[in-house]
Amino acid sequence: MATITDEMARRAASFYKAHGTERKAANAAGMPKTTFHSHLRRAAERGMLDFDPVLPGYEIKRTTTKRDAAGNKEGDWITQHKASGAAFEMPPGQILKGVSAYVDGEGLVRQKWIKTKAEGAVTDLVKVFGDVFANYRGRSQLVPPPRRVDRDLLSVYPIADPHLGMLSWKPQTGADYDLKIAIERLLDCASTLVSRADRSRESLIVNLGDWYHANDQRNVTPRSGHQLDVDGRWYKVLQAGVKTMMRIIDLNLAKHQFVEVVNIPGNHDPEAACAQALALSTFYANNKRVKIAFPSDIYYRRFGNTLLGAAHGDKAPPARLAMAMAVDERKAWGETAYHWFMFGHIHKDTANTIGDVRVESFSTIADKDNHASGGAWRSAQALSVITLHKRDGETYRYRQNILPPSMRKSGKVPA
Ligand SMILES: [Mn+2]
Repeated sequence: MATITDEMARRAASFYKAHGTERKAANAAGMPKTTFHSHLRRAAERGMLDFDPVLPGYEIKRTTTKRDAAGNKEGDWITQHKASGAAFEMPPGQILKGVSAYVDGEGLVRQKWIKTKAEGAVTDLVKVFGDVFANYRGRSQLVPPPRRVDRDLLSVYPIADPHLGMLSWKPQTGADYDLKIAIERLLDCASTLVSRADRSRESLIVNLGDWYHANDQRNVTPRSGHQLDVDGRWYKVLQAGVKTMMRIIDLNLAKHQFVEVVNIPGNHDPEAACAQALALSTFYANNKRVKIAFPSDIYYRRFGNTLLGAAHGDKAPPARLAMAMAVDERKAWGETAYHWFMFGHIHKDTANTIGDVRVESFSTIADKDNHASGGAWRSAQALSVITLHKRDGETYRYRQNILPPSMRKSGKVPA
């Protein structure tokens, strides 16, 4: 761009002073309006213009009146500077990290700095959904409904803490565990359980939380920041996790008329569980036989004479969960004979009775990570299916045990 000389700037200033508006001045000077505007800007910057009116793109910063010793006004000094830019817009993929302010002696804000940071792995979810759905397009209607079901029964499949994507190394922990092992074991157990389950009209798959070991690519627990041993990229694990749940749902659809799926956020996967629920609910939206529950921290369901609740178990002790169920579900609580609360998180089977609520935790199919191994946690591993009868409550339970790591070498069942 050609340099605008003082002479050119002064000429623009004089036309502007004579004609009052930029448009008229540009016409009179015989110049395109944009060229005239840039000449006029330089004139303003070089002090060749009065302040009145303030130039487009400029604002008055300060006025100073000079007076002589007798107090008579000698003149005004007006400082103009370039006006602020457009309103701040968050760049795509960034979120607000913080704001810092520069304040004057009276505590008034002079300037602000808006600090942003990358939004993190959550922005990849759209891509994750797209890829998962592409592989499964048209699949949701392919499973034919079962011919014969028992209307009085509900099969409950609690799945606690599979920690998909966790990596455990045998020399360190006594057992190898990774994404592939986890999925094979989970699907193997699930198909056994479905074949052993009653022909219930309805089924309830309850992911009790920590379906995923890591919530995102940072590979730490979100609240505590504990470092995690992970297998593979987070995107790969999330995709595999959603597909695995789809396969378990498809197994259920072959046996049960209606399938409800609950994904409870765990302390390892608070957001990933929500992403999973969203992916599943979008995918199965056209299937009237599948219902994906909202991924809330606490879930309740009434089936005939039974009121059941479920939570991960990291946020509240069992007694408080049991009492929350009484308060949250007053009507169903009073009308039902059997009260049952399920949770995971502690990776072991426990059962207690609080009032008349059976408060029960479930073991996991996962092997120990280095943290749990070193902590000498040695609880059994298993997956179960439980039948509820509308009138009689729990009537049947089938449990598939996983052989403990120290007995797996031979694969032989001891005599
Ligand atoms: Mn947990």
